[in-house]
Amino acid sequence: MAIERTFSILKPDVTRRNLTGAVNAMIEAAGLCIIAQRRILMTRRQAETFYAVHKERPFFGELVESMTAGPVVVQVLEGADAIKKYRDLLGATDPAKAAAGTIRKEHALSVGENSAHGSDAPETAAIEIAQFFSGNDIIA
Ligand code: FUP
Repeated sequence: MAIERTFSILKPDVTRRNLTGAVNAMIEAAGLCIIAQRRILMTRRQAETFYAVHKERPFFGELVESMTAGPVVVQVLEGADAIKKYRDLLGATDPAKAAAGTIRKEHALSVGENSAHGSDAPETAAIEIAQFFSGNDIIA
């Protein structure tokens, strides 16, 4: 399996409840390495750019509001098959449908406060990583 990098965001519902370490422990236990990490307050413009693919969706305004409501932790994760591995660890977008042992089953509150984001493909991973990190920030 190829070694890949994926982009992760621990969302405001995680930082607000002091769960950054608990989620990071799940990430590391799954065999993913956190090779870059920064706690930031996302600006409205950053959130709108990040979720531009959802611009026309009815939940776009709420999504931008929730991503800018408090600190987030942006991360680059690396490991074998990292993109799929992290999506599997996240679980379904709706935590009510997420499998046992996933981050969203264990910690998420709702679809709108679903604890974490993970890239869905190599192309989006590269774009998302580049929005928040430069090469010198990533120490593999
Ligand atoms: P995911 O890939 O699992 O993060 O889910 P999506 O890319 O489909 O959705 C991105 C974010 O939009 C979700 F994390 C939460 C938000 N969302 C809603 O608020 N309502 C919806 O019906 C779908 C998504």
